[in-house]
Parts: sequence; C-alpha cells; structure tokens
Amino acid sequence: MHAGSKKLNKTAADFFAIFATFCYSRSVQKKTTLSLSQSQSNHIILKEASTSIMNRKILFGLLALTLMTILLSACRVIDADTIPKNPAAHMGSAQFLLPEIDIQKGQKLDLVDDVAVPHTIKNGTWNSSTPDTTQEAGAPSVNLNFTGGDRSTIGPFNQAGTFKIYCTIHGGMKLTIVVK
Ligand SMILES: [Cu+2]
Repeated sequence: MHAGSKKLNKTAADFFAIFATFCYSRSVQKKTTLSLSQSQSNHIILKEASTSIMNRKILFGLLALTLMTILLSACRVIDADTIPKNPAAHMGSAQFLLPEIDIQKGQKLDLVDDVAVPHTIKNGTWNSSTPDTTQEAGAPSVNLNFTGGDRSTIGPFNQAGTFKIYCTIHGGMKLTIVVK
C-alpha cells in the first residue's frame, strides 16, 4: 500500500470531526463580520445573522452525524459473537436435556426452561426416587423457581469439581456440572 491509500483510510468520524471544526471556525468568522457590519444597513445584518444561524445548524447537524458515526462504529465493534456467553443447560418437561455439562472454573451456567412447565432447581440430586439435598463444598447455592419458558443464571463456579443440582418437582430430573 502506498501513502495515498492510507490517507483514504481515515475514518468517517475523523472526516466529520474535521468538517465540524471547519464549519465552527466559519461561524465564528461570520460573528466577527456581524459585529463589524452593525454600522451598516439592517438588511446586511439580518442577512449575516441568518447565515450565522444556518452555519450553526450545519454545525449541529454535523456534530450529530459525527456522534452517530461514532456510536455506529462502536456498535459494530461489540458484535454479538464477541460477547462472552455462559454455557447453558436446557430443561424439558421433566428432565434436563443432557444429564451432564462441562464448564470452566469461574464460569456461570444458564439454566433454560424450554417448555411451559415449572421447575424448582436446588443443590442436590436424585438417588433413584429419593432426593439427596447435599450441597457440595465450593458449590454455589442454587434455589430457583422456573415458571416455564424462562431462564436463570447460577454460579460462578469458582472451584473445580463435580456439582449436582436437581428438580424437586420431577423425580429423576438432575444435572451434573463438571467444573474443570
Ligand atoms: Cu422439574
């Protein structure tokens, strides 16, 4: 690439900022002209005043445009793929869709109720038909009510290990969370 194409790479925001500065200095110039022409006819003063107002309008228009450009480029930078997402465990009508999920230490976990069925999720597990309410050492406390079609986040899981949560409503509905 030669120097010419590098110059063309100036962002739109830069361009508008320079243009806005230029317009502002022009409007200041007009103001000076205005005070000098006060001894002249009212007609000229009015004409100068309206030019000054017009310049100010252009200036504000350009400032708004610059702001929009900056905001739009900011939006482009923060694109959906770059936002860190929590891993998710999905729930059906009476079970977790997958019985186990692996996550990284320090991560949170989204629990997603995909159906119109309520679930109450707590620390513990099902040993056949008997609930075991043990909360492992280092496990974040979990006590959540889902009404159906909703989601919630648990954690962060700050210790490596195996942690279990279960649904108190549905026998056998449990999830093992392996934190690595
Ligand atoms: Cu349930």
